[in-house]
Amino acid sequence: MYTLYGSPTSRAARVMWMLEEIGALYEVIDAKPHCDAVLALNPSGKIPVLVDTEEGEDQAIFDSTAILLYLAEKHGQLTIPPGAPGRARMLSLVSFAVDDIEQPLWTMVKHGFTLPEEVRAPDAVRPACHYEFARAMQALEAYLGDGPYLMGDAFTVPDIIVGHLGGWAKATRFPVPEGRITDYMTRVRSRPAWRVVAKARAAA
Ligand SMILES: N[C@@H](CCC(=O)N[C@@H](CS)C(=O)NCC(=O)O)C(=O)O
Repeated sequence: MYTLYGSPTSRAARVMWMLEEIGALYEVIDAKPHCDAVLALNPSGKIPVLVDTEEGEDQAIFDSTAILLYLAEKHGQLTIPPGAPGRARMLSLVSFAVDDIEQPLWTMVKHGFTLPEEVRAPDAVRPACHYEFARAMQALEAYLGDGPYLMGDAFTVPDIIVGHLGGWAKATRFPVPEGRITDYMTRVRSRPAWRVVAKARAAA
């Protein structure tokens, strides 16, 4: 049994997506960052945090990427196992998703409304964020090749991260190139597991 702390409208959505894909039992506690329950599990106050109570004693895991990789390995799904061909490429794609795609989007979001007002500088950071995101889209197109997923026929952890970020790009109006990438976003975001999460997000 898993307990997920974090709103479905936050990065907790990635973890919900994963839990739905693997068919795990879980409950979501719609906890806000820095609330007492989150601080008790993760001193940074950030969400999501996943508590795994299936291992004899509670184990709290923080950071959405770490949680996704933990679940993938524990359940032997949506991953390429250590030592198998393609494992290194999958890990490279996870880093690419977070460093190259998430970072410019998140920087823009932070300067839009999450940083303290006195340190926000949205107009100053916007050109660099758009430049970096456009470069990341070029690379994404190359990594995708003929797809259908980043690891070819296998839907894996980096597809969850990139698919989730497709929603961020749309919400923040960062242009996503038409064709291979928009088709990919539609493909991954049409999966039944994401549809369950999208419904929970709409209700949150
Ligand atoms: N790298 C972390 C980032 C976590 C993060 O920044 N979460 C946001 C909500 S989606 C948050 O808790 N923000 C509060 C803060 O920055 O203090 C992850 O992927 O989980």
